[in-house]
Parts: sequence; C-alpha cells; structure tokens
Amino acid sequence: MRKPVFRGTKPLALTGVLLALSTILLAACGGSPSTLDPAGPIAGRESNVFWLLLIIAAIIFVGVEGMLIYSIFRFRERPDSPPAPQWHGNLKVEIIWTVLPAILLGVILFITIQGLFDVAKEPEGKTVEVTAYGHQWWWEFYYPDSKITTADSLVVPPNTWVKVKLFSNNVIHSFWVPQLTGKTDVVPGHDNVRTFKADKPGRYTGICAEYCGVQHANMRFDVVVTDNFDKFQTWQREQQAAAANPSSDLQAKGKQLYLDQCTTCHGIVGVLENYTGKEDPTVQCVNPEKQNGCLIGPDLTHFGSRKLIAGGVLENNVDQCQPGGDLSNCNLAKWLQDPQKVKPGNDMVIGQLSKDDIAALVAYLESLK
Ligand code: HEC
Ligand SMILES: [Cu+2]
Repeated sequence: MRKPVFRGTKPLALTGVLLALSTILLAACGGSPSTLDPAGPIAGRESNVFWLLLIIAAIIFVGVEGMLIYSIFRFRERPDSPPAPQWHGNLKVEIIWTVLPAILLGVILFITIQGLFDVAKEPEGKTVEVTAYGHQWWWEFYYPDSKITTADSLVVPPNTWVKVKLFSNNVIHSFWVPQLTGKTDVVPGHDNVRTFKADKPGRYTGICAEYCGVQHANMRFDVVVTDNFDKFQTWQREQQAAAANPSSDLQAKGKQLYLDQCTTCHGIVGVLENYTGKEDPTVQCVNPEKQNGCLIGPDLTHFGSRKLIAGGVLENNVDQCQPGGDLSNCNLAKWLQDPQKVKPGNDMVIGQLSKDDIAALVAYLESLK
C-alpha cells in the first residue's frame, strides 16, 4: 500500500501555526528603525549587500524548489508506473553540485569583503569627531574638538562624516544606528572606530546591540541630525556654556537639592565645583582609582535640551513638566520618584524624595536648556 505524504489534518494545522507565527514576526517590523530604510552612505552600502545576497539566494531558492516540486509531480509513482531505474554515483552531477556552490560562495565572499572595505574607509573631507562612551546602561558622548560632554543624544550635522571613537571601561557594548551604520563592538581596552554620514536632517534611533546586563534593552540613544552645519555649530556653542542660573525660587531650591544630593554622580558645569565637563573620558576614566571628572551618571548641564531620559527608558516630555503644573504625566518626575522602579538595577540609587523636592528638581533640571 502507498503511504500518504501527509496524514490527517496535520498539514492544515501546521500551516495555521506557521501563518500565526509569521504574523507575529512581521508585526514586530512596523515602526522600528530599519536597516532596510538607510539614511546615509554606510547603511546604504550595507543594505545593498543585503539585497544583492537576497536576490542571489532567492534565485537559487526558486530554482531548486521549482525543480524539486516539478520532480515530485512529474515523476511521482502512478499505479501503472514501472519500477524506477536503480543507479548510484554520477560524476557529472557531483561535479556540478560541488563546483557551482563553490563559485557562488566565492561571489558572495567577494561582495561581502568589498562591502567590508567600503564601510571601513577613512572618511574624506570635513569630519566631526565624537567619543561614544558605553556605560551600564546609557551612552555618553564627548566631542574632543569643542570639549562638550552630553548623554543620550548624539548631535551631528548633515552630509558630514562623523567619526565615532567607541570607548568602554566596563563591559562590551555595541554601537548600532540601523538607519545610519551597522553594529560595532565597544570593547574595553580596544578602541574601535565607526564612521557614518547622514544624508538628511532628522532623528534616528541608536541601540546597544550587545547584551551588557539586565537593562541592556534600555540603552538607546538618539542621533539628532541638525538642519545644517551652522545649526550644529550653534548647538555646540550652547552646549559649551555653563548651566543657566535659576530664574525662580523653585528652580533655586532645585539647584540646592542637586548640590546636596546628586553631586556624587552627576556633574553640572558652573554649579559643581571643579567640574568642567571638558575632560576626555578616554583619558580620565581608564583608571578606576583616578576617576577625577569621571562621574557615574550623565552630565546634566543641558539636560532640559535632551529628548531622552536614562537610555531612552522614558522620553523627556518637557510639556508635561511645567513648573507649578500637574506633574503626574511628567516623565522626569516619574524618574526621580523611583528610578529603580522605572529601570530596575540601574546605578541611580537614591533616597525617597518628597513631592515638593521633585517639583523643585524638575523645575530646575528642565530649565537647563
Ligand atoms: C549613585 C549615583 C547617582 C545619584 C546619587 C543620582 N543619580 Fe541620577 N543617575 C545616575 C545614573 C547612573 C543615571 C543613568 C542611569 C541609566 O540610564 O542606566 C542617572 C540618570 C539621571 C537622570 C537622567 C539623565 C539623562 O540624561 O538620561 C537624571 C535627570 C538624574 N539622574 C537626576 C538625578 C538627581 C536630580 C539626583 C539627586 C536627587 C540624582 N540623579 C542622583 C546616578 C545617580
Ligand atoms: Cu550596552
């Protein structure tokens, strides 16, 4: 008796399960930053490699599966068919299926290596240098030319090469901006460099792509591409300035609270004594005993101008944080209320702040544009 290829209703059930799974998978694609939507030459080069390989793979897949399906139907056993010819070993076929894949893999290797060299090229012309410092679990950005320290937002000009020196003194992180550049490991003691260029202004999501501890998934950052180079320079000048002075009693109270409770971990230029924010972390932060100017938390000098809080675990929604207003939807207030609840395991361990103290700190920190 002939055995059926499938038995019972299994194929139907299997198809159903596969369909359901693929729906879940595809649903995850909506809205996330995609490598298939490149916004600069490096990411563009990388996605070209992807498409080329996909097309080659698709042609092979359709060819092989087509022949398979054709054979299954064309040469299937029929009630009156004679026994199939019995033979084994065919030199011609074996040579073909050894040589063809070898050539194909050679082509794929060539395309890949060419892509690798292209994305590693030294940039030409004007270049902005930045050091990206991977902390557990947030990114600090230091601009050696203008001596600025900031966090969460990597601000760069459009159509300009950006050379990012990747630094860590803790664990291995990975710097990844899907729409601008592929992943590059951030290894302690081994300073990798990643270059990229953004074609147009905008805000692009950056991600840490190496598991670096419990809050690894909340180690995001923004790449903010300014409208033009002048705007970038204006931004640099603003960031070089010391923190704004309090302009209300509430803000002044917030400043005092900062001085009393937050200075062990956070620097504010012009407020914290001996803190300039100008120190190069790759020099300052390599020796754990000499952490002069190498603070454990983000620089807050211009916190109010940033869009993210603590590695993007929250948005800095300034409009909900107006002084004197209702702070129940203010994310900064949520953070200060209980940072361990918002981002369990992070290094900001503080005592409980009162509602009034939080209101004062929110008023002060959001005023630091
Ligand atoms: C023991 C060290 C420590 C103390 C004390 C501390 N913080 Fe933090 N703070 C951190 C760390 C570390 C982060 C980043 C956490 C992360 O993203 O994983 C942080 C993040 C923040 C952020 C978000 C900054 C950004 O750019 O993402 C704000 C705002 C902040 N702290 C305010 C305060 C205030 C106000 C105080 C004082 C009441 C304070 N912190 C006390 C360590 C500290
Ligand atoms: Cu990380």
